[in-house]
Amino acid sequence: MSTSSTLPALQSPPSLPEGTSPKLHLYTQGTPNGFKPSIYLEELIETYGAEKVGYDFAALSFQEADQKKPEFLKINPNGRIPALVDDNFTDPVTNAGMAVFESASILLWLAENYDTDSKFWFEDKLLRSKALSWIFFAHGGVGPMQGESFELVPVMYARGRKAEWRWKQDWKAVNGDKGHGLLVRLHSRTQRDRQWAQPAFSLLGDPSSPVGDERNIS
Ligand SMILES: N[C@@H](CCC(=O)N[C@@H](CS)C(=O)NCC(=O)O)C(=O)O
Repeated sequence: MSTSSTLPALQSPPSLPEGTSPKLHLYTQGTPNGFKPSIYLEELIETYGAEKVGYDFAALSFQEADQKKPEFLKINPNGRIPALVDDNFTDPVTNAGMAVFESASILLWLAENYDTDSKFWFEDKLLRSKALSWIFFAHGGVGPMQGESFELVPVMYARGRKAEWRWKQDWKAVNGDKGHGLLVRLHSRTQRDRQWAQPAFSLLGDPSSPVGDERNIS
């Protein structure tokens, strides 16, 4: 049985010295969300050196739907780039390298674990909260609106679909059509493994309780 990856091979960026085996593996593409961790990784390399923060990357192909392949869904169950696997840590769920997804979450992971002198981060909790406000704003306010306005809505219109179709599709992916969405899966994980899931459970609220009105979604 072949164990070779169906995802594109990991490549070295120019910042990685030859012969180095990086522990950080970025799954990405040249999009605004994809650029975020790449830029931060390069800044960290400039500051701390490639021995500490060296990474390689796989450029996933949307045309090949790499981001929806089962192998990638193990890294990001939401099937989108960017995602990071950090072999310096063991993932408490999969026992493989630590998998981190969502661009802002990757930035925070890198800040917490690799910006050891807080060059890009704040020890002071008031300043940290200020930074977090802007990171959450960029993540929840800028990225999605930019994507919808410039990319998705024009594409939907060109295909003769109402823009709201796209929102409904996304909601189905998250909440589930017949109970298979990510929120429902998160809930069953919390049942299986309360130890890791409990904090996420408290932050997100109880995913088993209704968080939206599915009746209008067709
Ligand atoms: N909130 C996510 C958004 C991720 C996202 O939408 N990624 C896009 C590219 S920028 C993607 O993978 N699109 C392919 C798809 O949706 O299948 C993040 O910030 O990481």
